[in-house]
Amino acid sequence: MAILPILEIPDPILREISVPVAPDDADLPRLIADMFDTMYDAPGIGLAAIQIGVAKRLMVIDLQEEEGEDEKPVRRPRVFINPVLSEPSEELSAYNEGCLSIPEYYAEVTRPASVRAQWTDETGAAHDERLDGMLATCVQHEMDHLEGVLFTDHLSKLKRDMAMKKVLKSQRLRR
Ligand code: GNR
Ligand code: NI
Repeated sequence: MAILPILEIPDPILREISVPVAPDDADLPRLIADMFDTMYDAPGIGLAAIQIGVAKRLMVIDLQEEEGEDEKPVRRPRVFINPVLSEPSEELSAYNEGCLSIPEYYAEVTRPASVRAQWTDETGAAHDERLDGMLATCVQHEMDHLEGVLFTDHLSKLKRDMAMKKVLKSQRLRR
């Protein structure tokens, strides 16, 4: 298992459209393990394979929610292989989003509050569920990555430019 480098804007790979995962993809178990290692280390609550440079329709999510007051986050790792989203709710919900590929920039994004999601998990089991709350937001954010879309694409050009400036500056300071 390995913590892998996360691609950041303006890397053109982040704009690639990911291709379906083949049912017999032998690299999948290692890829999934590396994605969790990388996501937990970051730390983040989701990661799409393209963020580590692999253009496959695969995302991992763990909201790591705290169960009660002063309790440590409970791990609930979820794997979404070849996810399909449909039937977005009319109700919208706004979350202050961030992205590991756009470090240190956060902005409110409005998305459907719930969506129907169909996917395969790491055991090969098929799922068909209506997702809401933070999970719905995160799944939509990750789904965007599979299409080469970043959360800043949902914002004004002014905010997108601010995000790019901020990231370029932080990259300059890190190298
Ligand atoms: O860690 C992350 N937090 C987050 C917060 C609000 C909405 C979406 C996210 S996903 C992000 C990790 C990431 O970049 N996934 O692609
Ligand atoms: Ni992201």
